[in-house]
Amino acid sequence: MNIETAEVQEILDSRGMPTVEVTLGTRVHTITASVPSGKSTGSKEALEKRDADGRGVSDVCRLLREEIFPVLLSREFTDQRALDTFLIELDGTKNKARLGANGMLAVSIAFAKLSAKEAGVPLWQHIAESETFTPSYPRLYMNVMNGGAHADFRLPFQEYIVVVGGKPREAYDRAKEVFKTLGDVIRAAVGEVPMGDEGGYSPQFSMLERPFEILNELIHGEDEMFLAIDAAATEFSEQGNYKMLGTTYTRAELVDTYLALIEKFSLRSIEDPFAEDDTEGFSNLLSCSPKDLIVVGDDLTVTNSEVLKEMISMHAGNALIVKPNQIGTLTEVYDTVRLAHTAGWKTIVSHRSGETEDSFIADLAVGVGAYGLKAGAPSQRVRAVKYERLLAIEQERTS
Ligand code: 2PG
Ligand code: MG
Repeated sequence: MNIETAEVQEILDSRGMPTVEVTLGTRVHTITASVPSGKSTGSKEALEKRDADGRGVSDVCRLLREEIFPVLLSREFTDQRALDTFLIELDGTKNKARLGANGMLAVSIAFAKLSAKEAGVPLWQHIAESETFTPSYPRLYMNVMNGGAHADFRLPFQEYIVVVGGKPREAYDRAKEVFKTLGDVIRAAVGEVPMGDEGGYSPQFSMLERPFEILNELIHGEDEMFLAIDAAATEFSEQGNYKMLGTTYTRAELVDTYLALIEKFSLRSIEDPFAEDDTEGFSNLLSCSPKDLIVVGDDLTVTNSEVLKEMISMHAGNALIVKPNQIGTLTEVYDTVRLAHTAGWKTIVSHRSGETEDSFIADLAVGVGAYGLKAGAPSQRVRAVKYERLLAIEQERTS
């Protein structure tokens, strides 16, 4: 593939923070790719490079223009792995600290999109075929109530999620219906409430169980629907204990709290139930819980195959969140997904709390055959475009 044009520009994400958008072109096609940004980040994530003010990305843009683009325009890369290997070697650090995982990922995704265009196949199909994954539709993990660091801790857990299986169109309609009814229920109970970073409702309740009671009522008796949370527990851990709603929990007490919630409500999937360094909490929960509980690592695993390998050997979970910007290149994402699937772990492809209108993760989720796609609430365009891309993929696959 002959890349003839390469440009970068600064755009704003859904929180108004600058991020990078890369445009690549061949003689025939031009595509763009942009990257999101997290707030509750794992300490082992690849580095998101910012200027000295902690906000800007002008340094990242400069490095792209001076070091990466000239090579893209002059050298031909045979495939994604060749490009990503070049990026990793040019960066030369363990965590992408020199060039920045944000700039590198924008190029990596742009290259994948352009390759698909040149091959004349949909992006999800290009991913599946070039990496030999079996494509499938992910379950929708729609985050409908926001708490934790995404909503000033108005609720103790970061995300209260409705999971819906089935074909995308039907699943999306059902999830949107739950989200709409939830709004009516919350307004009737406590009036208008703020929205969190991912577009979900952020009421303030003093009882841990209240959000579960409300959501359970809404999905009660429905097929292929259950509840999930992202506790994002690193955010409320304090010296080996956990603090929620003014109460301190030991690790063992928090395990019991989760088990009680699972017992009482249709809660089947728990992400980051313990802090990222509390592997014992994760493995304790997994060993005590019913077989069908999905224990998901995010800060724990950071889409990094080396970290994941260790967590697999420690039985610290049975699923992981896949966020491309936690690692910085697509080849590394694919390697992590392959390792997970080989070990029998489920994968849930995910957005970040600061998002752009790039819908790449929908193609990624279908292409690798992920169990789930976590993309927030459709009240924000940056979230809705991911679900809408999934609907477009459904059309592509049936026509
Ligand atoms: C998470 C994410 C996305 P952030 O913790 O899973 O929902 O949040 O992007 O802030 O890390
Ligand atoms: Mg998370």
